[in-house]
Amino acid sequence: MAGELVFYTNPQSRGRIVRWMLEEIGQPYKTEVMDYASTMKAPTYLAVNPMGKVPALRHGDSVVTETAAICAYLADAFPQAKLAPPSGDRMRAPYYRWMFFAAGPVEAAISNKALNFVVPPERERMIGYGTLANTMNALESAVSNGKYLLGDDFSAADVYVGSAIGFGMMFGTMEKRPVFEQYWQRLSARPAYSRAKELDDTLVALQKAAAK
Ligand SMILES: N[C@@H](CCC(=O)N[C@@H](CS)C(=O)NCC(=O)O)C(=O)O
Repeated sequence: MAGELVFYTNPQSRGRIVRWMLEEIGQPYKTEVMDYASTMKAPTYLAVNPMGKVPALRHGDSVVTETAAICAYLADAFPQAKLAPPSGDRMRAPYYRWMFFAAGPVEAAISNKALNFVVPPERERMIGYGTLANTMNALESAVSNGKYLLGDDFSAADVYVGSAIGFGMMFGTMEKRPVFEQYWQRLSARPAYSRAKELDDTLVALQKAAAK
């Protein structure tokens, strides 16, 4: 179908972030659940994402991968949902800034921390995130400016950055700063987040039952 949205995911993956975004957008979409060991590495899926990773999204003939890019794409493709400042608007500055900050420096800093990889101090200048402490402090400043990253307006940047914070705290990879907890409380109270969580939790339960 020309404008069909197909969401490739696994309920135990970053696909949860895209599911939340899709629920915020409110358009119908088809879910393709990919299995880590089999379908995710099969030629048909590698044609969608050569990385063999989820999530991915197909919108008609167009494919977008990378969780942050998918969130940004959906916000632009469905402007009626008002999840991104209009193109050219000054609020695009913090919108892009914090979305890219989470996809780059935050993701790298948190992954390295989880693997106990410590950047030698003399190499901090060449590492995009510098230090974990500076990265977390910058993130804290971003979510301390108002209700959401853009002030009063919730956006796709909150879906992506908020997920990094919320899921990070849940998995113990992100420290529980009070500001992070308050921000996540606001975000996780959204009906679209609850719907997405319920849909993915149900899929996890089905996977567990099938594995018995
Ligand atoms: N940079 C990608 C990361 C995607 C990713 O690593 N997905 C994991 C699940 S959270 C995956 O599919 N892993 C399967 C594998 O690498 O075999 C994004 O932001 O979407």
